[in-house]
Amino acid sequence: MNRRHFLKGSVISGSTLLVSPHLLGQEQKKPLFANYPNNTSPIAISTWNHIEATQIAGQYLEEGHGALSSAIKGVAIEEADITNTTVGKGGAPDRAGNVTLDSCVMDADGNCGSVMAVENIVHVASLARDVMEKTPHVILTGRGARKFALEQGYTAVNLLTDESHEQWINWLKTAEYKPIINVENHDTIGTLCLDKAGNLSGACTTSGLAYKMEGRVGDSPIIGSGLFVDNNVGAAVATGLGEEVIKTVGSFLIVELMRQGHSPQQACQAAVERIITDKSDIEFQVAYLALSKNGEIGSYSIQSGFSYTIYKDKQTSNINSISAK
Ligand code: SD4
Repeated sequence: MNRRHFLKGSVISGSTLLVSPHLLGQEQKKPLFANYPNNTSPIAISTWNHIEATQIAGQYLEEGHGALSSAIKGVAIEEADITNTTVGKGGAPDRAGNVTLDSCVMDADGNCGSVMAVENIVHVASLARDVMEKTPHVILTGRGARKFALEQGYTAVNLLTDESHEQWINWLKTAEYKPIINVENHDTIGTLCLDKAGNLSGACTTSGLAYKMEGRVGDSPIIGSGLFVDNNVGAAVATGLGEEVIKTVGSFLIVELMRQGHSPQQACQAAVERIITDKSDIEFQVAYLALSKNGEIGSYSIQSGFSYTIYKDKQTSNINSISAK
């Protein structure tokens, strides 16, 4: 029975259930992919050419760690890499010269945590997990997020490197704000993991758009926009111009389309098409990456040049995404 038929069958067998159990406020206990094998070969996928991060996540999965820990372990590589100007330490600052980081995580039980506009903390994906696990809240922002991090034992560091400072000083000469397409092909990292137990989780972490206004928050720490995981269905992450992702709640849209029977590829394409409708001359990038519960992968972007990295069957490779342009 293919997935579309299985989904149809599951609705019909519920006979009197004309709306999803989620809408009725009941937890849907039975996995949609009922025949999903246990102890499978794990998969890690990440936006862009983040080979090392994806490989680390994959190896961690191979060692038997869970999907969430593995995703966070992987993205931590980029958060600490000062040559990556879009994530963590070394990330480009806002127009006032402050590096402010955004991140969120989501686990297989539907729990999520997020931090927005955090200063001085490198590993914000791990911090987002701490928000999820150690506070009664889902989101902490700015000063409060930093304070919580310090209470949890994170070290305060200067996230602005000499290089990023110099580039910002140069930028101030014109101070022209323009989102850059495919920043060095090495941009925001969103990692999705499928662990040996068949559970899905994800993490997304970024310094956001270079020279953004003070206080600006993009899609990356917003659950449903930058990242969404439903362990019964699949997971999705976004990169690119966050304002456009937020307007269409992109990652949630992709997972919901997958729930309706679309493949990850079809769902990513549909979510991009939702953005480009009625906009003829698009000069920004949005790209999506999705992983289904049964290990199928899809990606789609507006502009060419988006790539993603896969760890699967103990191999790590970078793949060019299909794009609208
Ligand atoms: C943001 N989506 O802050 C992030 C930036 C990004 O590729 O992903 N750039 O809007």
